[in-house]
Amino acid sequence: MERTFRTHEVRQQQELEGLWDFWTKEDRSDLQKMMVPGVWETCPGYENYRGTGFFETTFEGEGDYRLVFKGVSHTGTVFVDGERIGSHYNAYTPWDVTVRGLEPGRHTLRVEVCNAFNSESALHVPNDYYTYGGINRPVILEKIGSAFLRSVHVTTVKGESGWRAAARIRIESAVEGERVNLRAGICGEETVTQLLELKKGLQEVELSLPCESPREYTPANPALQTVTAQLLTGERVLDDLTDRFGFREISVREGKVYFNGEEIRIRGFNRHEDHGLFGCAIPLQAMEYDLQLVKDLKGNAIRTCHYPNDERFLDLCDEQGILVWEESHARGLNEEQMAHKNFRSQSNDCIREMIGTHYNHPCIFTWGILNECASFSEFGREIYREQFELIKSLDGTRPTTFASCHFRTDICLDLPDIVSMNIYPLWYFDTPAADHLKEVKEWIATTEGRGKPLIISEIGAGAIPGWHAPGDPKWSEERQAAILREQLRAVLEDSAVTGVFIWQFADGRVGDENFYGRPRCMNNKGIVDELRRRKLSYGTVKEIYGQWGAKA
Ligand code: ADA
Repeated sequence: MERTFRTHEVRQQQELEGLWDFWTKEDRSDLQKMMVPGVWETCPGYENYRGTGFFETTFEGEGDYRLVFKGVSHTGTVFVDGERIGSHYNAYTPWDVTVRGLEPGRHTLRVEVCNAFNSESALHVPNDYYTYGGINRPVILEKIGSAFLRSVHVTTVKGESGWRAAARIRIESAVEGERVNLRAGICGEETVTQLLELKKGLQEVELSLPCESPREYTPANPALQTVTAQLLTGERVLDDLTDRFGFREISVREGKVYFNGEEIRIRGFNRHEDHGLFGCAIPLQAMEYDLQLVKDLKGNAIRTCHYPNDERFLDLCDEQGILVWEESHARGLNEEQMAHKNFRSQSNDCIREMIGTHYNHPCIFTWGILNECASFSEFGREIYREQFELIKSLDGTRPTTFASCHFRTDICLDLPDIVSMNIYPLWYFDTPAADHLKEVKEWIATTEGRGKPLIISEIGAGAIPGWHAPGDPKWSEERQAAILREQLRAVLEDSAVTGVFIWQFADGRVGDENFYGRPRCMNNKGIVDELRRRKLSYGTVKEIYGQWGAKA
């Protein structure tokens, strides 16, 4: 399933889901079947394989096609009938290629996948999460004409006389000069039509869309709207695209964050796309299982640490009113890593692709960047400044943030709209939680971050699943529960704090490079383990989030 709703009535789509041929050796001596979407680490013998793998399937057809890859980890290179069509870096953002003029018959699609930590890779590096190998999200084959609709971004603004909706429509064309009609409308409302002369490549058209009876989107009442755009010649529809959006406005003022005028207070979880059975290729049902647990825990938000997430997960959050902090791909990169020859291009590409494909999701209340990177240095600051500028140029409707761990040394708190800090009192150091939070707030008050909303973007402790010991030592489930109890109370009792994201929802795999600090080669700070089996802290979090949810 590409999305949780139909995106086309006219454009023909075929999801290439199922068993593909897979091999890693040039002589194909290890040829076998592999599930797509899927990652090779879930297949016996490939649990720790880091390198290049080949995936191959066939499809019947003729003419012009678009191949959409929702995620290939971490670099994919596409061949159709042996011809190289295109390539993309980064496991966490959608990309696509077009192939035109195919002869009638069966065609071979091969994807060369690499998850190596090589000299070209600036973002996928040894880290406290695992870079899997495979085609981790859906592949969609689409039949296209000479022009197709690439995206419809809807911006909603509440004015004196009510809501307005502006659509920014991007059309991709292989021809120049042809005249077509562009029609667009919000479901149930009057459509607007504009004559369009196609330009070769990408062109953008802005249309104001009538909306007489808009229902506002709020987390409590997640009213989703659909928007449809069509390219027509006469009354014949050449191509169509449907997306969803919400009438929402997010604002920041006087240290608070407002969602359609209501102050939001975050009771959230940091969630890696990682699962003990599926790696990072988490199927829809398992995504929803996670969100069922989040709701059972009286949580109301997810931080997509530390990269853009699967669109279907965002669809599920949209439908259930679960707020999302989505962030571009980066974790804990130092100045040297931020100076990598490919860092700026790979990081900016990730931001463009993230916002270009996720703009309409009303659940996303903030865009985050560069988790715990070098925001203590002038060099790092320049990159933070550039990236926030890029985000604002792509989306002026959402506040920005970044999660810092540089207490007392961060020099970038003037740049984001929301200040966010990762703190681990009682785990990495034995300061009582309330005392440390007080120190952090007092320091922020001396910086350019003063007066801005404050989110505690990470707080938590580790527990080895099932481990108990006299005296409740660190890594016991009892100690994790006790630490979280004190941490969450300290943060949630402070009305000046917008909210908290627990680190983390579920235990997640890390690379062997991190074995020393990560028993089981896992980040064990989940309140459930990698198979979503609950730890003692599950009940603690549910009790405390429940108390605060009731007060919200
Ligand atoms: C950092 C980082 C997380 C995780 C966490 C931890 O705050 O942002 O990705 O590594 O520390 O578990 O210590």
